[in-house]
Amino acid sequence: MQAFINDTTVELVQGDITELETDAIVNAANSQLLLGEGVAGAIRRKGGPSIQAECDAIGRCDVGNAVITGGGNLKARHVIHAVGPRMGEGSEAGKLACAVRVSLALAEEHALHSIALPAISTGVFGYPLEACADVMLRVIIDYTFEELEHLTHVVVCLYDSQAFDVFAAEFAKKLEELANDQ
Ligand code: AR6
Repeated sequence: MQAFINDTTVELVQGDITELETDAIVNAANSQLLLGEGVAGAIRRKGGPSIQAECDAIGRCDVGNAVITGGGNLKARHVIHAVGPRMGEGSEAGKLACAVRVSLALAEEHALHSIALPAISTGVFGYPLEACADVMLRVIIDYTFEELEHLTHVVVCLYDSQAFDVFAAEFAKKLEELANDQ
């Protein structure tokens, strides 16, 4: 499923984010920048040790922020490590929105054309999928209104069909709202 919004293609796909060939993929990271399970585990296994080594050199990253490293052996040249909130810690939606926005801004700053993001915080961190879809898609759509010089393709990669269906329904709703506003 995809839509062309303000010169940017926003696309939803289902699958393993570590297989994508976008310029950057986003890791659902923790503040310690220790690659654990879920998306991070797949990145660690397929990307090789250089990614954790670069994370160790950076040290840490606050919730709601993101940092960039190389992509090791991945098809993507870069990994953007975005730290989403753990459900229950408070101000989750705002923190998730910031983490997504900073990730997109890092891609643009590094002159990247494409980025793929997973459903940040919805695995180990326990954030509900519906709420995540609302926040992530709102931030991504809002970002297409910026004057972007480089970023032209934003992919949201959902692991299973349930997550894909939740995001697809929310995306359809947001596209309809956008069309009604214009
Ligand atoms: N490709 C795409 N999506 C995936 C993949 C994959 N290969 N694997 C899992 N997902 P999670 P979080 C989905 O747990 O909740 C780690 O230990 C998954 O189904 O990766 O932000 C880190 O080191 C879920 O919908 O991230 C942190 O400590 C979504 O990606 C912590 O977990 C996010 O699940 C971060 O937890």
